[in-house]
Amino acid sequence: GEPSGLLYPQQNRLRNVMDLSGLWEFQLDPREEGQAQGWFSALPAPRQIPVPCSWNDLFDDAKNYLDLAWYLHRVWVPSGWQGQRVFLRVGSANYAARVWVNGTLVTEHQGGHLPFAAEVTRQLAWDRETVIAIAVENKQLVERVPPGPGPGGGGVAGVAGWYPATTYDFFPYAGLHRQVWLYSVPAAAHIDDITTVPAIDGSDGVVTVKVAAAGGYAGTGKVRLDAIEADLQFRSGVAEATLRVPSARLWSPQDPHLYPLTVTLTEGQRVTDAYSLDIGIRTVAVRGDQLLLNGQPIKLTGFGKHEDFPLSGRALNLPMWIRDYELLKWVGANSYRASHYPYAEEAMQLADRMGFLVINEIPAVGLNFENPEELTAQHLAQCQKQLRELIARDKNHPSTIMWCVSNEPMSGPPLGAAPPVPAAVASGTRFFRQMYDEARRLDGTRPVTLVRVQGGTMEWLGIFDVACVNAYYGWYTEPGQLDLAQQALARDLDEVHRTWGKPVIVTEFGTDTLPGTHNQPPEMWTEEYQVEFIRRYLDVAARRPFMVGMHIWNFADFKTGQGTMRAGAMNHKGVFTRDRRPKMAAHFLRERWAGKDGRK
Ligand code: BDP
Repeated sequence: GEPSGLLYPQQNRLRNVMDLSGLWEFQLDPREEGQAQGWFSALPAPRQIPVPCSWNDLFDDAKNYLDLAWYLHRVWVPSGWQGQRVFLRVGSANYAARVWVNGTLVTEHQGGHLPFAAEVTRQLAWDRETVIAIAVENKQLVERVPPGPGPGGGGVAGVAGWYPATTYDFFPYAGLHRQVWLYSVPAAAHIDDITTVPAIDGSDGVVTVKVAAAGGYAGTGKVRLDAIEADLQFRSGVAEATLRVPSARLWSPQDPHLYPLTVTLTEGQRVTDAYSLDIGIRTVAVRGDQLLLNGQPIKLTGFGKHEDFPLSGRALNLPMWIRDYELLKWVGANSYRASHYPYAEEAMQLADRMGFLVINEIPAVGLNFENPEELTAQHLAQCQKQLRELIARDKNHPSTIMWCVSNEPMSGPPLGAAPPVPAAVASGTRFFRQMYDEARRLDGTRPVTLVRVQGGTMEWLGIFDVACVNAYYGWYTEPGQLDLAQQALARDLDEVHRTWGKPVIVTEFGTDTLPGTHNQPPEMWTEEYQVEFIRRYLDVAARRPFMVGMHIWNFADFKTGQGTMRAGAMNHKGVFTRDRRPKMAAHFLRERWAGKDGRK
């Protein structure tokens, strides 16, 4: 069924939230003996760990450890919550988690980066502490998404054979990466889900609000948007209303205006549950080879990113997010791609508020279609589940303008090294048709895309609304030869456009750049080369009206596994260093994108 309970936890008069962030007990379980020995009640030899945080940068013996580990926390549930339904919500457990409350297994979840919740009303204690235990592992298994390496795994990094072995080019950080919460909702009936769909009619905004209330609720409610109110009449737990906002202030990067929306359940005059969120009134559409925001063509300037920072790893890091958004503004970016997995909910809330456009991506990186059908079917089930969870979580964010269902799926070797394998192409085509249909079924309002590896399958781009391509001409191919690179890029983009007539985005292009390394004339790995490479790419795009976006790889240097291609176990394609200092390219982009030449 559809996931439920993914509304961001909210404290108000009728609901309660308890954020369990802080120090937890932690223990590795390499022999996987913990469950049989009852570690869910007490850990035999725990050490302390912060939640949220990846475990890898904290403990030397856990650096490359991806097997099972236990987290345990004791908490008093406030007695004032008695009589309410209480849920435990895990923001992101990377990758697979099992959760116990007072010795009872209450839920399991696979796939990091997305929240899951379970009701724990019957398991928690009111007269003593409640023990919460979460066992997490991040094994790189071939049947998972992203798939592990080995037969059936793909990906550029898989081919390069790094340690720890992954099919993707970022460090496989593990652990509880976002907050763990307890929250309570009214017992009689509560708002379980809200879906808002904005439209524009002349100068008016028209917002359709669909509300799901738990337990087949058949009562009444209200929805208020700014000063406009409508009644809700629930049938089998569902109600819908349409609100018209005269002369609406449309959401855009220039004016990211948010309207407050509140949904209530009512019994006569009495409010029995309430939930509020801020929404933006804006539309996204594809017309011909243009991408439209509020009916006007828009061009994306920005980056592919990562959630990556020293010590905290892949975990929620609010200082990083605030600084990154400051730097995105500083450099003149209006957008980014959440490569290669969904980012923190707070990052999406900030993007709404600050007016960033986000290509929102599921963790489907490293897929390879030279696979037995069974394995592909397992991957499809995983990808569809991740898509359902992502859309359930992020559907109300105006900042999310597009869903991306995969990064660099492969049907043979990358970079055009060999022709695609026909059976793999056909298998991928069936797979991506189903992914596209599922995305449109869940959300008919946003374009859907897929990111092609350089030299990868052209056919798959035809399935989607926008064609996204990654390009490393001048780096992995045509090394050091930017004239040739520029020609190859132009040929590639023109061919994609000629074949499909769709808007095209280069979702990745970049060069590894060691900060402080210089040469004239520009040479690979120098700051000059990064600037020159980016300049050439932007020039090629500027002459092509169908190019609707240029996202540099990457916003900042980020941690990878160890291997011959990654100096210091980092990908150095950042325009900023890992600690967010600008390389020369950052100044160049600020001049080009923000029109600031540094002298002003
Ligand atoms: C692409 C991947 C990205 C890598 C990048 C690179 O999509 O994750 O980090 O290339 O090699 O293949 O830098």
